[in-house]
Amino acid sequence: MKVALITGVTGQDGAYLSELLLNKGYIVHGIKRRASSFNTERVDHLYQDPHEKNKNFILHYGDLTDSTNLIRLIQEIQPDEIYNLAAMSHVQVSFEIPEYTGNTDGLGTLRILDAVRLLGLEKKTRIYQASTSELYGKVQEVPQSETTPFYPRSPYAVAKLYAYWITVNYREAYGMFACNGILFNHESPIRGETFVTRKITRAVARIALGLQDKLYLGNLDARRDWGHAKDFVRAMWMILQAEEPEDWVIATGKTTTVRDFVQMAFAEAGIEVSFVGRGVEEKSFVKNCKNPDYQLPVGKEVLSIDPRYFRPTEVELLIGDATKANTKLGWKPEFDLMDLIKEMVQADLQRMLRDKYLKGEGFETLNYFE
Ligand code: NDP
Ligand code: GDR
Repeated sequence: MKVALITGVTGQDGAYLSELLLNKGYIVHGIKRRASSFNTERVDHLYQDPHEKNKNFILHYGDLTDSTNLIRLIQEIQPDEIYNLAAMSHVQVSFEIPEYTGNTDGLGTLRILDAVRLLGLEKKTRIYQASTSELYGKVQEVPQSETTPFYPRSPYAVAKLYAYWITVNYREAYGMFACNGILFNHESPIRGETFVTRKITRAVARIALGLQDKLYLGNLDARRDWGHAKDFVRAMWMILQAEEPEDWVIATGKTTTVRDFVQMAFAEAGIEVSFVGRGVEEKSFVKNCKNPDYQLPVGKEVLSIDPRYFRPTEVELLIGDATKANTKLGWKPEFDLMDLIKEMVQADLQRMLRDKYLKGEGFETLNYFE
């Protein structure tokens, strides 16, 4: 049985990857952070009673800023594969906490690599580093591939640039099987609520059900290459099964504006919207609502721009060229953007129906709009 260690196991990708590896017969160890409230919601369905013997999904407390913790865990676990997914992963928040982001996302990667080396596991343990299309930042060339120059545009991306190169360096210096997956945006119904896709699908559901008046967003012109997280965690695993350690772009090859994502998400709920105005004055209104259960009059304003969501430096256009992964790994996405939006909107409608019921019964429900 192969043994894997996943950092960031409680995040979107950590949860999907855990499921994938357990289905493949791995023993999966995950590192979770201590928090003052529960933070394991995404993996609770995989949880096993800690008093049982022969568990194959095991969680440990840890943190990427704590070297001694990482060394001890890697020594105890002796993993065949490490997936380093832990990160402060919100680009806009990284402008608020740049030092912490550098420490976790940049130096955290070094701590993992160096722990493996220190413990003499260079030849046993394969390492996947969660690199990102944010490395491309300011547009140098499109579509972006493994040979496109990097130009990071946020403290997050600069930290991930360090992580990218330290991974390459440890591979070359110590012969480690350490790889970067340069993954473009990937989403799902369990995407964090403050990333734009989930913020939109959640708001669509809440507006439809009368739980929220409207949605506030920032830059609607930004374009992203959005895929499904399930396809992308499969690529992570394939990268570590390759014959040689290399760096790989994983993307769908299609790009869409935030504005079009909004339109498609409302359409999935049967609500047609139109956009009026430009820049910070832009707004969106209901043009037609096909679902009689949603009391949304034609002309209702459902979206405004809030400049708070503009970033000091923005990444305007991402579109990936995954030809290398398509041909050498045989990786291809199974979901397209419409499948993804459908799944996300329907899941949020289900969740919000529950919230509506609870509210009707006098209970408080989560009500934030970031
Ligand atoms: P999430 O934000 O959903 O998950 C991040 C995980 O990292 C969480 O488990 C979080 O714990 C954990 N974490 C944060 N800080 C620390 C720390 N100091 N020590 C230990 N754990 C920590 O991210 P995703 O699942 O979306 O992404 C996974 C990785 O892939 C990240 O590194 C991200 O930067 C990268 N990436 C993501 C892409 C995407 O589109 N999703 C695209 C390209 C790269 P907690 O739950 O307690 O907050
Ligand atoms: P991104 O994802 O920055 O690409 O990083 P995010 O969903 O946060 O932003 C995508 C684009 O949407 C624009 N935008 C808004 N974004 C947010 N979050 N909230 C808003 O209200 C809003 N309005 C417009 C943004 O300006 C941006 O252009 C994600 C993360 O998962 C990273 O960890 C990962 O590395 C990259 O994807 C690839």
